[in-house]
Amino acid sequence: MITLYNAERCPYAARVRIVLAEKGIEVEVVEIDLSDRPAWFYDKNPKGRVPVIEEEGERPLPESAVIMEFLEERYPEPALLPLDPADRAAARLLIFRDDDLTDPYYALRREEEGAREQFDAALGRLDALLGEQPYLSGAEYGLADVGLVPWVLRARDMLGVELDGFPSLADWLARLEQRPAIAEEAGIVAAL
Ligand SMILES: N[C@@H](CCC(=O)N[C@@H](CS)C(=O)NCC(=O)O)C(=O)O
Repeated sequence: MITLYNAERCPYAARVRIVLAEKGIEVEVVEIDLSDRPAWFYDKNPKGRVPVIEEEGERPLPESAVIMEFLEERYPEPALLPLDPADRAAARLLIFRDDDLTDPYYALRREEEGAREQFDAALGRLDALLGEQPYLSGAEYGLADVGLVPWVLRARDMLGVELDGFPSLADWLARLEQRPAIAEEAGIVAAL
């Protein structure tokens, strides 16, 4: 049994929720109030951040990108990384450089000047990539899609960003939302 220390509003935790759901992993969810964190939570992650997962008898594991990779190795089916090493590296690079999307997203949330243009440019880069391949992970859905979709969903549903100008991205999101794991996350975002 795995425990997930979670915050529904957290897009990093969303990555982990989605991977757990895609792989059908049974999980106990402990919601952490980030505005009033329990002192014991710092024993799970000295940085005090969610997400953290904990397998019974194992040390707690923070950092969403590391957790996604761990879950992929621990529960290989269904695979969420491509087989080809170059494709795997390309998927990992998108996650490693997630701040290409998240920095403009948070700037937009803070209503900084020029943020809208920067966020649109980030969406434009993803749209161009999705014009060449059906998923950010390559030919198949996978971790790069899971790694970035939480911010795209939140931008659309919480910040009112229109995706009409990004047809390949809008089509990708529509396909992703047909997956129960992503639809569930969209439901969480709608209720925030
Ligand atoms: N690099 C971390 C970032 C996690 C993160 O920033 N979580 C936020 C919530 S979305 C958090 O716990 N913030 C509380 C804090 O920074 O004190 C990851 O990928 O897991």
